Amino acid sequence: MANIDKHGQIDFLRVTEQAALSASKWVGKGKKDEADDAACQAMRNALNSMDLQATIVIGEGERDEAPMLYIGESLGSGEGPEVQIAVDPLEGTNLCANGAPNAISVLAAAIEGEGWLMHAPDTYMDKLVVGRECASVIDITLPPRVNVRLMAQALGKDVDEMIIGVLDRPRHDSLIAELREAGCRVHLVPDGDLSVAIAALDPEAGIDGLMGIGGAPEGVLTAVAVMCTGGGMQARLKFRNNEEKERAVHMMDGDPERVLMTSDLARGNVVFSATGITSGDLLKGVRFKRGYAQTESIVMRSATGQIRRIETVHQDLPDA
Ligand code: VTB
Repeated sequence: MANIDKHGQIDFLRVTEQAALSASKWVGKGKKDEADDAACQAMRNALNSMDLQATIVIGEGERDEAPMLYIGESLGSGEGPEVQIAVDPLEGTNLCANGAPNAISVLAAAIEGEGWLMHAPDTYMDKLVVGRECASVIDITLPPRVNVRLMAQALGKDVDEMIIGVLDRPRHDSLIAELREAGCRVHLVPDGDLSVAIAALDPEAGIDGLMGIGGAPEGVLTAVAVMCTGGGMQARLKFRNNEEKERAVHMMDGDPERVLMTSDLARGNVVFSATGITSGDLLKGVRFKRGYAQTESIVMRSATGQIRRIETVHQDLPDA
């Protein structure tokens, strides 16, 4: 186990770096599926080269609909520690295809018996994510205008100095109007609420929180970063139909519509790694130079609360 604890996070860094490098060849080419495949293949190869008995708990979907990194897939050499892995090899497929900001590659891992990741159903999730200073004041059951006021108080600023990230979707029209009405500034993003949520955990990033409905699986990845940074997160699953709700009832204990706290989404000894594909709120993207490429990543570990930003020079580039 020790190797996952201390050095394993660096191996997981290699996994998101390889996925980002492979996806970056597809930036701006208008081909989101090709970009996603490249990221998945690279991530899968990198995980298979590690001494792990890894099981994907959050991935590209069910076995029959995803050729690789499907839920339940076993990866790694079969030697070494058992780990649960949650992946989003290319978060923001459209962003990558359009060369737009905030495409990233992400992985979270929990050591079997020491950590745990929720096996989230592939549905929507209403999320409220904030940094450490606001962690104890938020309550997702209160109106957004109240949360933003409580957050501003905790941060010692005025509401009109706050910036809240929100996915630009018609379902968020009233949320956006309410935040603006309260005086808050809204950072609208076309896709990629995971990048924005993690940026909200970083006091340097200039984003005070994330609100609104995005993917539930990405919510679990977000929760791992929240745990590692000491931030705050509250969430609620949102179902598009009864079938989705029924599925969730079978996958989780208790009321599937209850408020989920960070510890309902991830617990214990967990690690997180994300690498930028296109530059955005959280990370710089992959930059190609003469004969080499440079990546920026963020790597975190709950056991120590260490957060590392790592710039890597890659002189041995993967084949396109
Ligand atoms: C996307 C994506 C997000 O959720 O919006 C998706 O950009 C779900 O929303 O980053 P839509 O179905 O409206 O596109 C995320 O993938 C993750 O939360």
